[in-house]
Amino acid sequence: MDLASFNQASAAEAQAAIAHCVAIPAWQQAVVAARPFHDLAALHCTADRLAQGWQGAELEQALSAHPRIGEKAQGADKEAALSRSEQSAMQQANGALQFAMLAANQSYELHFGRVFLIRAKGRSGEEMLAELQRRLNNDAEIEQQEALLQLREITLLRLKESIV
Ligand code: 2AL
Repeated sequence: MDLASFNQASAAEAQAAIAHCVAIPAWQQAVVAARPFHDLAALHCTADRLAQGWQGAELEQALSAHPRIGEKAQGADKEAALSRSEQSAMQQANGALQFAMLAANQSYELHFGRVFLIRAKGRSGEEMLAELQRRLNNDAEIEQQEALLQLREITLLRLKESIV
């Protein structure tokens, strides 16, 4: 959808156009309520500012839409398609790397009680595995901040593809 259409759409249509960016309805509604946007930079700036307040509850809410790294998203919906394209580096990863990622994901989930989240676009499988192993050493509070930063990056990237 282009920015002019996003500005003019009904609230429901505008929310539907950005719903797959992140599964946090309060953020979707706040972005829609902040229309109209003068330009894309203003949209991105506001969208990111509205994501700055996210905490643990929002992280839990959002994770439902982010399959594990290396686990191919199922389904034909827009979110699954985005996730597959973001994680395309993992589809090409060799068996050893895929296995190491599976094992590291399990360690992470045992340790932190939620799925490991990282902005996958622009990162190789090796880079994501190294990040996972580094972040396993974080304490819980620092790790939550790192995961929230990754969530904001994924959300902004998806927004930039959704509203043009
Ligand atoms: C994902 C995903 O689906 N896309 C992305 O950038 N990261 N998942 C994840 N667990 O980090």
